Order: sequence, then structure tokens, then C-alpha cells
Amino acid sequence: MSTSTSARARRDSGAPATAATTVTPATTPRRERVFSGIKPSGTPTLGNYLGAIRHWVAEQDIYDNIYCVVDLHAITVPQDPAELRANTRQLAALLLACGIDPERSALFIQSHMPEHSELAWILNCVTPTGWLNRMTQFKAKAGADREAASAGLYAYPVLMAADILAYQTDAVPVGDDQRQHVELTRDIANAFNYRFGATFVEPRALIREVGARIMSLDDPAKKMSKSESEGSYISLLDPPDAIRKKIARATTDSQRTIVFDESRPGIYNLLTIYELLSGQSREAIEAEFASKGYKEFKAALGELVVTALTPVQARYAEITENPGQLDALLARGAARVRPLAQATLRTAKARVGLI
Ligand code: AQP
Repeated sequence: MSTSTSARARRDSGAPATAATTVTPATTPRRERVFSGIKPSGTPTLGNYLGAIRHWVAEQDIYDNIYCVVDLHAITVPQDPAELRANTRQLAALLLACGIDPERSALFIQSHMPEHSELAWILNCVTPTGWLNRMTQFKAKAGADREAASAGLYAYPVLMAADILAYQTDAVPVGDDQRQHVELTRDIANAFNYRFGATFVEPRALIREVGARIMSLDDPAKKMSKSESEGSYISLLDPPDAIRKKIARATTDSQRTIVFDESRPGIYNLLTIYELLSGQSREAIEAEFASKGYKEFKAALGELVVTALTPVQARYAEITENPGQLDALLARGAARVRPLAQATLRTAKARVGLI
């Protein structure tokens, strides 16, 4: 980790260049600030939950947390407007249902904070296109017809950098697929600081080794994604029977042993999900299923997933009964962190010569 010490020093001294000291009272030791975003491009999956959301929930007392539903990222690929609107609210409600506590963490919708887009434009103007050309996720998402991909999809890592840098974030918890974008964020912060003077903290990625990448159920060579086909993922709102069926149909192999073997991606992925949800050791799981077949293992995994998601779904139903309360809570989340984004943007504009 090589955090920008000059920017941090200025922040901790309370100097006017950023207002990042306003979230944590001066009497408490400052916690590291963490920014996390999630795209409302569908209903979140078990992959989103195991790779990201459950850590966000667990770490609320460790970090100063900012959680954002990144709807501007979702529109980098075509979205149905009505579905996007619904998915954005659904995702915010699901984050709360999973245990994000608005008293301890700020939760808001990205497009409600125009500072992100304004800062992104400034950062676009200091980011060489060569850096964006190296982003592997763009290549994967753009597919064969790269010319047809939107400029937004191409430049979205810069918007992500703005999301993170606006809050002088110390760390960004991401699945390993996003590691490259956090590295780009550091590079952009570094380039800006070098050219215009210390302005941004350079954040580091927080990557978890186990569960960093949950794979698709029907093609374990691909990561589980909410915008892929229904059978490839378990959504956090899937009813119990759908969960059981999807797991029963998950691709495995023609072997019989139930062991953690990375060269057998289908069963390895299912075992990883079992490990993360049960909290048992790999040895204990292998011993438990040593004399059993795939069918019994999959049935046990199905029950484990149903048990994990049932309380989330119950809380989600309660939260969505009161849409006005959800809106108010999201507005409060935005209001809480807006001064930070405004202060950073003001500094960046002044440094560049816009004000
Ligand atoms: N399969 C996964 N395993 C582990 N972590 C995952 N994440 C996503 N999929 C997996 C992590 O979830 C966080 C939020 O991700 P996102 O929704 O903002 O973007 P994404 O990574 O592109 O997620 P999807 O589900 O694959 O969305 P679509 O299909 O729209 O592209 C991130 O920390 C991500 O690493």
C-alpha cells in the first residue's frame, strides 16, 4: 500500500483542501474510509453477496463506510428505464435487508450526487486513453463489436475513480474482477496529484481470497453475474424452490468425489459456496460428503442457501412495504456525505483552474 501521504496529512490536519474530516467526530480516532459501489443492472446474486455485500455488512464497525448504488454505471450498457428505476430501489432495499445499517453507514444513489459526474469529467481529462485500452473488463463487456460499445462503457473506470476519490477513500473492497479498476484509480489519483499538487488519497483494494469470485452455475468458467441468463445465478430474491432447482441443475463433472479441487471448477465453485455459508473447514466438508454423491451434496447446499436467504427476503419484504421511508433514508445518506464530495470537487476545480 502506498497511500498519498501528503494528501492524507493535509486531510488529517483538517486543512481546507478537503472536508473529509467532517464525517468522524474529532474526538474519535479516525477510521479508514471505505467506498463500495454496486450496479443496479439486475437483482443482486449470491456472487455479489458472498464476494462483496456480506463483507460490507461485517465491516461496518471497522471502517467509515460509504455505500453507493451506482446507477450511472448501469447505463453504460442498455437498460430498460422502468426496470432500471425498479432495480435501483430494489438494490438499495436489499442492501438494507442484508444488514447495511444506515445509522452506521452512508447509503445513497450515485446519480443523486452530481459531484461524481463532474469530477469524472475532470479526471477523464487527465487519464490517457492508453490506460483505458488496457482495461480487461471493457474488452469482456464490449464483446466482439467493440466499435458499437458506448463511450460510457469505455470511460466508466474513470467514473468509478471519481466515485472513490470524491470521498478521499482509503480502501475499496472489491471482487478480484475489479482489482484492475482500483489500480487505475490509484494511477489517476497519482497522475493528478503529480501534475496539480496533492489532492486525492490513493486508495488500495481490499480483496478477499476465498469467495473473491463465485462462478456461474451453468458455466463455471465465467463469473456469476446478475445480467446473465437466469439459470446461471442465484438471485437474493429467488424463492426457495428456484434456489433448490438451480443448484440441482448446476454444472459439475463426471467424477464422483466431493473434494476442493480447482481443476474441477463446477464442484469447486459449489463447495466454495458451501464453505462460505456454513463456516465449516474444507476438511470437515470433505469428510461430511466423503461417502455421498453429488445429488445429496447439492440438496444440502440448496438448503444452506435457502436458510441464508430466507431472513434477507423477509427483511426485504418489510422494507419495501414503506417506499417513503426508503426514499428518506437514501436522501439522508446522500446528505451525510455530500459535503465531502463537494469539498473534493471544489479543490479539484481550483487546482485545474476552473474556479
Ligand atoms: N461472481 C462474483 N463473485 C464475487 N464477487 C462478485 N461481485 C460481482 N460478481 C461477483 C462483486 O460484487 C460487487 C458489486 O458488483 P457490481 O454489481 O457493481 O458489478 P459486477 O462485478 O459487474 O457485478 P455483476 O453481478 O457481474 O453485474 P453485471 O452482470 O451487471 O456486470 C463488486 O465488488 C464485485 O466485485
